[in-house]
Amino acid sequence: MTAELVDTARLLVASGKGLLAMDESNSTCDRRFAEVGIPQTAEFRQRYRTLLITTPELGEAISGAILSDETIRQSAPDGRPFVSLLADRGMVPGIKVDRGTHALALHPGETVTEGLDVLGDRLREYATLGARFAKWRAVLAIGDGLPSLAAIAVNAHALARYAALCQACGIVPIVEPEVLMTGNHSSARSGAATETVLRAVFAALVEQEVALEAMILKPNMVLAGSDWPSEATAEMVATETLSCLLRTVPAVVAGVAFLSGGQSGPRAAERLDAINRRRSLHSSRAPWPLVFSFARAIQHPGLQIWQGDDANVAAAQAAVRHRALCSHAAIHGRYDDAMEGEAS
Ligand code: 5MM
Repeated sequence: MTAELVDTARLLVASGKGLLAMDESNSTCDRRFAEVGIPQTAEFRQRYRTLLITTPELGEAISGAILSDETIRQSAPDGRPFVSLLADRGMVPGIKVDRGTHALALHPGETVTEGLDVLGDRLREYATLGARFAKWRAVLAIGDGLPSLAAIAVNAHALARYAALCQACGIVPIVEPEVLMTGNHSSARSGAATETVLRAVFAALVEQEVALEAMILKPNMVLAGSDWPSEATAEMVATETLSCLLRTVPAVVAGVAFLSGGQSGPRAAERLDAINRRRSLHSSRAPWPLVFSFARAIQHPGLQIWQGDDANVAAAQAAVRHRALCSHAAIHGRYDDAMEGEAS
């Protein structure tokens, strides 16, 4: 079983491609639709996900796509199930299985991610629907005294229980502990919080005997908060992010797939590119593939162009394809911001 899981994990992160996160819950998807005036219905969500999955040549840049509970059960308007459409295009179907963040008792401003109840049954059903990997996101905020030890401990424990259940059900877990960019903290503070969180997450994973070679880590990059007055260069982000990962992530982990966390597509690509360029200078010290698992940084321009109108599908798909190819180039240290001009 572990050998199969290792093969799937490698297919996802060691093929020189990255992941498309299109696993927004209905409420998050509707919020994004509302921002651009798209009707918030199951039909429009289906049409949007069809647009994403059928983007021409997406499989050249994307190894797998993370779906939501609604999406994994949906088909394109012509009746082809999304799971089959992905597989036909060379992309592995995955599923987001957490049930969102909930207020953490006695800890104002902090959350715990829930969804462990009957998770084994749900994973077995998702496997029959075609999912070969899963994702669970924990969210840690930086603030006055935050993240607390309690928030770190409960979220690390839940991530490890989720990962163990996934592997027991033949599914590769993506473990996503996101330290938020929101706030006015420095990048040093982000690095320290991310390091503490990752240490706790790996301690919990080891305690619960998760096979680290058959899992993928989905971390944030080490970035100053969104309200911090100055912006670090991509090289500084790369240095701080790699230092943090080298101190905390065991070498045996199958790979690292960064979330974008609210960065623009070009910023996320530029920083991933710098991380991979720096990694190639120190390859003996950073043993994992360093790829992406972006949602907003790939989807955002295409969603804005689409506007819910069939007449805009081709232009929206061109924008999605462009962002996927830029992110793909960044895995190989070949991203250049001149690529952004090519798009227009
Ligand atoms: C951090 O969010 C994940 C990565 O997305 P970005 O690259 O935009 O940061 C993303 O997979 C997220 O977990 C999903 O969008 C699902 O979010 P919700 O909150 O709807 O479950």
